[in-house]
Amino acid sequence: MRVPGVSAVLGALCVWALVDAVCPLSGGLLFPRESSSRELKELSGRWDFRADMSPNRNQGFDKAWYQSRLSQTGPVIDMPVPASYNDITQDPALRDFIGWVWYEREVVVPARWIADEGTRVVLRVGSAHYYSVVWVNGVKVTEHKGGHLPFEAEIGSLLRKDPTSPCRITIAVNNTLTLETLPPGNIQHMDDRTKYPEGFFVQNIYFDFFNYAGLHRPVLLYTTPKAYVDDITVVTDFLDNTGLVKYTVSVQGASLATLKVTLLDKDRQCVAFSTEPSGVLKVVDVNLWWPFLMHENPGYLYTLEVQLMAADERSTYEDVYSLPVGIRTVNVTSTKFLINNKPFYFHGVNKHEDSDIRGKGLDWPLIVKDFNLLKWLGANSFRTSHYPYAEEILQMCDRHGIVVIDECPGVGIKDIRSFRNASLNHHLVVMDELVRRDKNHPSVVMWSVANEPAAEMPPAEFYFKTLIKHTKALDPTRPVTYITDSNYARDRGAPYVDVICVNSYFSWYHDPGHLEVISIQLNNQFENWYGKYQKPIIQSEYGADAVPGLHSDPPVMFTEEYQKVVLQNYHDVFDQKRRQYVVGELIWNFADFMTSQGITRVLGNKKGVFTRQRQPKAAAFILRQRYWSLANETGRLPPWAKYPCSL
Ligand code: BDP
Repeated sequence: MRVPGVSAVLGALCVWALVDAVCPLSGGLLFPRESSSRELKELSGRWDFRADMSPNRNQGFDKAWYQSRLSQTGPVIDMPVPASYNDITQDPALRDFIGWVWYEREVVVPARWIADEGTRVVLRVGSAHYYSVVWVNGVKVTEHKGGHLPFEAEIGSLLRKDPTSPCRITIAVNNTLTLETLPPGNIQHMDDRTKYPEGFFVQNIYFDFFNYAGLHRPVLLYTTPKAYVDDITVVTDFLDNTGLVKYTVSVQGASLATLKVTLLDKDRQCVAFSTEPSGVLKVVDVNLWWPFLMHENPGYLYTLEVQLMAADERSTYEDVYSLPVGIRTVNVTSTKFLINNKPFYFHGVNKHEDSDIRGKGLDWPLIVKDFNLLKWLGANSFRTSHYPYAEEILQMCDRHGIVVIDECPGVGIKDIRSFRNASLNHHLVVMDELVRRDKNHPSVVMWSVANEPAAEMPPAEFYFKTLIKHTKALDPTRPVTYITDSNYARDRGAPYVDVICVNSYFSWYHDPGHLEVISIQLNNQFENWYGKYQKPIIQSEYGADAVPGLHSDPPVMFTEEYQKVVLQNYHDVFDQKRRQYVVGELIWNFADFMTSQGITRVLGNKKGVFTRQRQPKAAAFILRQRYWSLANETGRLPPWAKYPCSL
């Protein structure tokens, strides 16, 4: 028997392939917010759960587990949402599970939501890794391909068909990765019975983080009126002291609607107003959105309040949606990355959504702790390596002025078969979904379409040309890049990116133990890339593993001292090149994180400057000193944040 129901997965894939082909994204996917016209019900907490351990992982579909309570078709366990399911129990089979898992929760829906035919009830899943199928009371309401991005379905009409029955939500999630998923993976069956038991298979992945799975972000219900604000797109600019907010509002559910579009400042004073569905709002004496440590008042947000009034023969509808708006510009020259026409130098980190027990599950204490640590470090930016992070995290970036390179899950595109049309088409859809979700965040200043693809392979040229062109068409206002580890002479996508982002691990993966090579090799790396492309460069990854508590002088690999000295050697070169064309440095990694098991990983990747529990290693203090002095040199520190004298 073949596990994990590859045929089942493929069956599902055909459906999705069809959906991809015939349904380009229609409509918006605004972050669910409460307002005078919208209510929200979070479904976080305990859900019923069962992993389909049947040999082909298809029993849930064969036996239609969605048709009745999950507890009626077999044993269930408690599962928290949001969280990855992998580290919740003591069962290694669940930790390493590949295939379908089933979540179920019965929800009490306020009676007025059902009674009022003029109310839309929307079920939203913040992210589920990787394929999902969703049923309400046994009726399939949606399916979605890809983790890390939200999806939703209107379920009010379904609930109204039988107002007496409860609202039972069933979500089946499959984490199988194939050559056409993002990230790609490959299932390998081991048929040699002298070595492997019957049915043995592995999920090969080409990326360096644990393939956590489950309902990673909040699941919730929210309402809108029947006529509603479906999407808002905002693009900002400024001229001298006047801010310009170009906006477009799209409305669903009404052929005729009246709009009031109001821009409010922090004190909720109206600074601009319109009644048009699109236009340009002018803000005199504008407060621009500035990055953290570049201005005494970073992260200034206005609020765009959109009020819609519509009517049909039955009723009148009013909808209100408020969108935070930061007014800023982003531009790239051959040597500089400009925010509000001022040179911006990225001194930041790469992160992961990763922590003990919850895996990739959204966790507010962790989010707030991480932002405190970013500020402690003096970091002004991060890259969402290697997939889109929760919207809640981007909202924090908007508020605090932390600049973001927003990366899609295009990590590990290494097999030539993953450059085929099926993969490219899916990648284009993922970029559609990502830009649709994140386009209005002032903190997002660049899109990254991939991490370390096999960019030297011949099909990479067409693939990246198409992908980057597509992304620029979706959003002409932001630069686009991908992260390379290729040689400058063999990288086929580099001609199409706006900023060169290079990862390198000199004295680690290359010439391990030889700290003395860093300076020569890094210098050549920069000169070669710049010489060939004349584009600004970001060192998008560099670092070394350090097992906390391991010490050695002279430094030896895996000690805290070695990590420290690697960083210092890199920094010396950055200091020469940042005066020319290097526009940023992002350490790999902010914190230690879990990976799959392997002979180079000791309970995960240890390149964090913080441990997985967010305690600093020696390197964190080196970085802190550097980032604050860079901020002193290049930024405009708020009085409260002057270079901490304790450093
Ligand atoms: C880089 C990858 C990153 C890895 C890192 C490492 O982009 O995902 O975790 O190497 O090996 O090449 O530590």
